[in-house]
Amino acid sequence: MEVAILGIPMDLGAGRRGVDMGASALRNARIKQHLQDLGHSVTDLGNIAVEIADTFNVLEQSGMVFLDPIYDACKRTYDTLMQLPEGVFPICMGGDHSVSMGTVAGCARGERTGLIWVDAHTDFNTPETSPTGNIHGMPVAHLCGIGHEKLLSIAGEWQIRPEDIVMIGIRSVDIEERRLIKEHGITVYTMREVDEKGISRIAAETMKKLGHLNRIHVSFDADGLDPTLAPGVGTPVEGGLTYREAHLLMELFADSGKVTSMDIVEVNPILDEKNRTAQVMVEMAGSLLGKRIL
Ligand code: 4U7
Ligand code: MN
Ligand code: MN
Ligand code: MN
Repeated sequence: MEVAILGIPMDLGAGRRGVDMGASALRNARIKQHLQDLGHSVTDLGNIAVEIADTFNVLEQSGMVFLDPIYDACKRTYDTLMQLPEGVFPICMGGDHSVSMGTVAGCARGERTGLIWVDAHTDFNTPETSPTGNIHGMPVAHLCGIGHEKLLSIAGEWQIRPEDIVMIGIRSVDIEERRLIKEHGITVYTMREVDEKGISRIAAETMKKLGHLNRIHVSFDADGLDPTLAPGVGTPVEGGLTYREAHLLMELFADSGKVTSMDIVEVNPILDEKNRTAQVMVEMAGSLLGKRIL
């Protein structure tokens, strides 16, 4: 497969600094080499230009922190991805999860796209419901067309359909966010469902729901993993996906042959232990791109 990796070194959307170094940490964990060893041809497209938090005086606007520079970075991300040749598999390396407003839309290229959101959080806040004002808790709502008009304009007219979204690994949802998730009928597999059904059944149900679509994007927030496995994240929540659950999920998605793009986000090397979190996320990308033991 032709793979293109793109860094978006942004921490403006998160409450804690440091995820801007996530893309560097993934390169340091040899993401390119790892995917090449699996037989893929990999091009590193470098990084999107992103403003530095410390250079701003005005932080909050309309209930959101760093609205303007986040818009700018997402727009540049979107434009870059839209220019990629058809058939290339993009891996977008955050950065905090607000980058997904640009990555998901850019990878969709104006077409109907399924979205698999692996995360501890549903990221479905709007500026009105957000308890923090941090935009990394709002990307999915904006992809569905709900939220601030400036962020909604990143993807032009394109929107994702709520029925084309599946979330997996969820264990932290804000009160108002819960109402929005139910209102929009988003399919959510919480950690309780992972425990009860098992990850292979969840993968099968996900593909039954989305497999008819021509494009599927996997957006993988490192905090979907258990914090013992991925300590380098800004918003850790106990009781996440285990090493094997997460790998099996990626392996089963790979078997489907339907996934067309991926995000790796929220890796924070400042909070990590010897780059373990970046390493495990590189392995996740390998499994999603069809790594086989035998
Ligand atoms: B992440 C939170 F309030 N819901 O909106 C918010 F708990 O991309 C956390 O999934 C969001 O890491 C976490 O700020 C965003 C909070
Ligand atoms: Mn997230
Ligand atoms: Mn999260
Ligand atoms: Mn986070």
